[in-house]
Amino acid sequence: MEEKWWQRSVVYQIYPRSFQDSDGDGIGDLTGITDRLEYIRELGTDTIWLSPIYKSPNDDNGYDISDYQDIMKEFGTMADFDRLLEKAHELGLKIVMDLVVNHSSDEHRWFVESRSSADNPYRDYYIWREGKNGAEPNNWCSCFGGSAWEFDSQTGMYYLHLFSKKQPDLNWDNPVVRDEIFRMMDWWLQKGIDGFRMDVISLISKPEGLPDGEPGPNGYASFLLAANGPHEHEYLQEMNRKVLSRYDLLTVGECAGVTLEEAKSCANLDGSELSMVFQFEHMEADFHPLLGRYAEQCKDLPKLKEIMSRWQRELEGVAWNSLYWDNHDQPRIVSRYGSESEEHRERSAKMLATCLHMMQGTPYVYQGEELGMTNYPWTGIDQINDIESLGNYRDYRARGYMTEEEGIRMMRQRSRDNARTPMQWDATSEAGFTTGKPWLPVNPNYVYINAAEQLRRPDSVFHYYQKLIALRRKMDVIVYGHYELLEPDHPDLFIYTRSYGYESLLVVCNFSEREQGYKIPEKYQNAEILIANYPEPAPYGTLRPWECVVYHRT
Ligand code: TEU
Repeated sequence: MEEKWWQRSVVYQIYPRSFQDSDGDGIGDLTGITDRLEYIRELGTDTIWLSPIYKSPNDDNGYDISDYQDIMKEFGTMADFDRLLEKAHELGLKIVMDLVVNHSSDEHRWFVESRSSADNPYRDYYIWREGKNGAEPNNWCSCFGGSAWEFDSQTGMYYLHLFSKKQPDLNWDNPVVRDEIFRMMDWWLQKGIDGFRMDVISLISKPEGLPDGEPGPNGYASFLLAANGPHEHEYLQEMNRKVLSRYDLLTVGECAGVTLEEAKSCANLDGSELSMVFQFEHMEADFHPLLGRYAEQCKDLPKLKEIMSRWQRELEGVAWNSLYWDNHDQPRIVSRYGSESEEHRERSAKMLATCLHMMQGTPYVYQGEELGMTNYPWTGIDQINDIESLGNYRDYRARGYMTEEEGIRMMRQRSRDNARTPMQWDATSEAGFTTGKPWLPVNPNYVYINAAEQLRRPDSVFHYYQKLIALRRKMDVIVYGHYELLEPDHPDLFIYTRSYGYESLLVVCNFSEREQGYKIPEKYQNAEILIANYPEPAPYGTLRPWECVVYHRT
């Protein structure tokens, strides 16, 4: 298989709003990112995924774009972006932009035109339907709660929005829309960017006739009925032919609802669609069986192991994996599957990082993950900014699924805002993120969880991530090795091997606070230790709380 640059990459995701503020307005910006590029290079990551920076009314913090070729005013100017891109390239860093084209903002000029009249030339840029029996055209829900349809009185019709009503879905079945999007993509690529992360790209081709689905507990059918539609691969192949194939890019499709079979096509190694996809199965392994994400976490390590191992096994030699625990939509992994205690937080963060980074695929590090940043201790719903958290909270409260206190506890466990509190740079005011009032509160634990402190300490989470990333750079067994899961039913241990030619690894991870015994396979009994999260080796066949060890044989 011809090696592609992104197969040995480790990507650093930046949520610009919360990364670094340079002008004191309490909101991160492009100049702030530019000032921190050396930090990102120091970590060893070589590619940056920027969450959206385009003009937006910020109904969904930039995932509602009103001008694809202009910069959100809070983040700066196009000249600021050009400076960021130039300095990144000087430092050997690539820039991947977030492409949000399943929907636009309702303030985009296309939608303003489209809604103005039923015969407007832009009408079919979006998905308009008559109501049915005095109600919405079908029973789909929005991902943010409520119906996926909004009635528009100007023309007496409904428009589809799988997310907020200020995010109308674009009509990808219209070839004029596809060409508008491809032209815009090429405009950014001509500026020299190095790829795209494609927001909910698995939803762009809606099923014929937009049929009703099986209603869930909230009375609506899932918005994921729109996933993996009839023309998705056709449109991705057209995008590849007309735009992507003309450049050497990293492209990653965020594919809500994607199955393994779909991923084998989206991320196939022949390069006819995308480089890789973000799947969600492992991120839903701890969902409540009835209420899903916004309910009591249901941790089940054997289930998580089965899911991740199936993706490792099934894509091997067929398609490329992405690897992630954290992003701007997920609660912090150390709070979700690790420990927040002073004794074990860093150790569990290193264990979780090892478990992920020794797998096959391109790893993504989300801002602050390399520090072991944790969820925020929310105390009231008025503190929450995230439209998805608020929409689901209101839905569940209205249906009597949870009390207010249960709702807040949910937010502490599950809200996307847990990932969006400001980056913790140092122990000075507002963690060095801003000299103003931050748009979202800084986690009070910044006084002891921050980059400055960890850069000074050799055994910090930051330096541990540095080592993991450096190993990937130089070891083919990590990039290409065959994956095998051991002890699939063990409730607390995640143990797997990687093998490539004469090299092999044994990765053992204790996902618990308890000491565990395990049997080291004979071939690893005298193997060298490649990396571990305790300074001294454990007694033979024992794993201490949150311990991880990687054995290496040649
Ligand atoms: O997220 C897609 C999506 O489905 C998410 O809503 C995710 O599944 C959910 O938040 C997990 O609970 C993308 C962006 O990453 C997200 O920030 C946007 O809100 C969304 O699309 C709409 O653009």
